[in-house]
Amino acid sequence: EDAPNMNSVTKTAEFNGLTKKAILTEGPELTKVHSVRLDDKEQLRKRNRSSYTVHFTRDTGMHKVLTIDVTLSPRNPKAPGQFGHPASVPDDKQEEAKSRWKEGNFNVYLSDLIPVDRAIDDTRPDRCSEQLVHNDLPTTTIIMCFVDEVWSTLLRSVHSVLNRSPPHLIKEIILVDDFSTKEYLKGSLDKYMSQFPKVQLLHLKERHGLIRARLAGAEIAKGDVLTFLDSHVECNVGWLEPLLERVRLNRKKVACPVIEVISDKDMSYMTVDNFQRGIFTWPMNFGWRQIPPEVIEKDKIKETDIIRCPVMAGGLFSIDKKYFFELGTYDPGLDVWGGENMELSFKVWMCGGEIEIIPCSRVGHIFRNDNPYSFPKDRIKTVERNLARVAEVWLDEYKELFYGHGYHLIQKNLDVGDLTQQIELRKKLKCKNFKWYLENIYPDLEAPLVKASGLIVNIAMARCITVENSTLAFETCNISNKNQKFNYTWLRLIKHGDFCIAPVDAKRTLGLYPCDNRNNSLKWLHKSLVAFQPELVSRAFVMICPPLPLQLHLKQN
Ligand code: LR7
Ligand code: MN
Repeated sequence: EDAPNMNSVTKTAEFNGLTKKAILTEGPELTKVHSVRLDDKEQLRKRNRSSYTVHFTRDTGMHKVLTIDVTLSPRNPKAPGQFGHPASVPDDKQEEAKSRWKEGNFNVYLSDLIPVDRAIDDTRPDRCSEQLVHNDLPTTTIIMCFVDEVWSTLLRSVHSVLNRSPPHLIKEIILVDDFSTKEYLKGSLDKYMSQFPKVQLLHLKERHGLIRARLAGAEIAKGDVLTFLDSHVECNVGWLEPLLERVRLNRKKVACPVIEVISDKDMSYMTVDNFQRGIFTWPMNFGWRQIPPEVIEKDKIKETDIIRCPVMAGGLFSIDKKYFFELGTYDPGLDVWGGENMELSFKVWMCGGEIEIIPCSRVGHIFRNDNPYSFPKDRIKTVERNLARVAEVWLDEYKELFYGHGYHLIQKNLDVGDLTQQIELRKKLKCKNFKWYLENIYPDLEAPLVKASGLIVNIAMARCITVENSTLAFETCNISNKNQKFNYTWLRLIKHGDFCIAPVDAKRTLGLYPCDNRNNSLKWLHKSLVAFQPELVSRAFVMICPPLPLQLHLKQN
């Protein structure tokens, strides 16, 4: 009723009186409720109009990623480093640049030289700018923690968020100062940031380490989603919406941007190869692994396709706030730096979530060779202890591979601290086991539970060690004799069931003992590979248990 010109827009339209709502009933894409501007009937009569036109926009509830970027036409296009180009140190400043390097373990001199709001190239794959995201994306709190970060780099990180994110999606930006020692990060930083109402500074009263510093930020965050960033980054055009879109789709998705490279030497912004997954190798070292070209071809993977990752790099990701707390956040027993990315990755996958890299979201990061800040305790020990905590809680029987590859770890008798709460949490969340994770999420990781298994041959006698009534004897080798089968484990035990081979006396006669991963007297050293009787043993291990009259050979699977 009362919509004479409706036919020009669509064939039928029902109006709910003049309540400014129209229901279009034509075609699948036109079934949504639209709000339209209609003048009041009285008004129309007064203005002596008998007809009017209604303009409809089809509302799919989505829009193209907003490419707001005020830096695209920079104030000073000629400034050094502008558009992400490399900057160079003038000849007469070389010494100064060199001496300032250690302030951040990158070219601090150049960072100070280039604009804090420089433009960078839009490095997104084609078609990203065409992608649609929902109008009702959740809001996010940006959490950036830092300790003694370089002034210009920290500012550039914050400006890149402010300049390249839709303002309505940013609830606040929380800068967590992890007890920095530099004066400028106190008064001057507060003053500078006070011009941005959304930026909030939290000065911690003691050093928390990045893990607990992030948690301090998360505690006070008001956004629906937490977005963590390092403090030396540059968010690229359209970086935020694609991350939030994934979380909106499924609150158990943890979304990571593609991490691009800001050169530590010339501060240029460089893109990276597509199709990289976040992975780890033993003993839990993070790395990137390219999806093989034949897989890309076979599965027709596009540059814009989401990449599921066994683990995340750690520094840059969005996670639903409630979900993060349901997962028990990070293990707060992790100190300073390292391992928290493994912990969260295992926890997310094993407890029902997913970790993804979103190719249409790109953020640059300054990769540095060394941490520019001090560790309260020994750096290596801190990281090792963190990783051991993660291994103890999440790796089940596979923790033997972790310790086996970082063999010194088990010998150090690391004190990993109390793990009761973490183990309880895993039970409470009814998480899947690590075997499931390996089989389903990271099947390309080599993770055989035993390092080698087979017969133990005495070459001189051409006989094999055989278990007979819980003692050992030499018998003719027989590959199908179960009593001749032994496993050589990552922790260097030679196992037969629950029993392990070890010398029994000074004459080094061999006997069987109950296995115990921590008992060093049960351990055998794998010295070298020997090719030996191929029909019986395809590859053989020579093991020496301090000088033993026997050479032991184990066939590998
Ligand atoms: O005690 C500390 N307190 C802090 O607030 C130590 C660090 N920090 C801050 C620091 O200022 C920085 O902003 O925490 C942030 C991360 O520290 P970095 O930049 O020294 O770490 P990184 O970039 O070398 O290391 C990666 O692995 C870390 C493991 O704990 C964290 O997860 C980092 O966030 C992570 N960085 C990235 O994922 C970026 C890409 C690197 C890769 C691959
Ligand atoms: Mn970093």
